[in-house]
Amino acid sequence: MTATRTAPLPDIDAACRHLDRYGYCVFPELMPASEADWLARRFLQLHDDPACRPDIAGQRPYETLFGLMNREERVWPWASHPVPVAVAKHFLGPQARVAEVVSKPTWKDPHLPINLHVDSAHAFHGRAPDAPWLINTMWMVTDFTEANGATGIVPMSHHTRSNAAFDGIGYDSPLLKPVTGRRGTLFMWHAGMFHTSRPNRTDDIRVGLNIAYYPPWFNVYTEGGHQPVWPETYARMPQAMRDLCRSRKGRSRTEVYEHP
Ligand SMILES: O=C(O)CCC(=O)C(=O)O
Repeated sequence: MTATRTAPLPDIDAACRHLDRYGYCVFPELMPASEADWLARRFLQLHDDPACRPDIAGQRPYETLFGLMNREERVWPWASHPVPVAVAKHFLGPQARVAEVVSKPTWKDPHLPINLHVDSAHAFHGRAPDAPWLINTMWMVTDFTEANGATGIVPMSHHTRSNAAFDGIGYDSPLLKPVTGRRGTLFMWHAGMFHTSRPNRTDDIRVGLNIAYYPPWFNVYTEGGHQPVWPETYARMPQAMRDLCRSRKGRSRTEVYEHP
């Protein structure tokens, strides 16, 4: 019998301390490159598929395709991967849930406007809460480089507890840090940290797999594009994935959202 070698788990506590302080953490090359390549190709096929059009927000050079849990089951192992789930539960508690899984390609266009924002904070009155309300993730399924549109972040800006976008700086600001990595790298952030998509100046398409973890107390109705997990999708999911999106099961948004 041959012994199987498993990669050691990264230092989750150190990553959580980093995220708490700086607003983000990075796990280099956690996903095999071959899987990242497969997912990048598959997402680009879906972005070209007319059947997916109703679930696509934005337009090229920057699109978001919602509802990926229903459209491609190979995203499930990454949404329920022990590393992001451990980080999410550290900040959001044991009932943390996956509210949405989306793909985000960036095509070449040096003129993409800056969009420095915080996530899911617009419904808070005054300042955002002290407790994190969303831990967001980006699996880099292509390399993320400074030139091809790696996400830009303002480290430590989550401490401002802002609930609104910020237009005070441009792409050339030294405060804006591009988060770069080889494909397969996982980047996680506190939703209150200012961040933006950045322009792709290369001929290659940058592709990210973005998975959002929320605590049970947060009303995800505020996010207009999020899609439910269809009952037939849910029926095929492994238990670990079901546990993370139990409250999302339904055919339409109206079935699963907590209306205000
Ligand atoms: O695609 C990116 O680099 C930015 C993602 C982003 O802004 C978001 O998920 O809120």
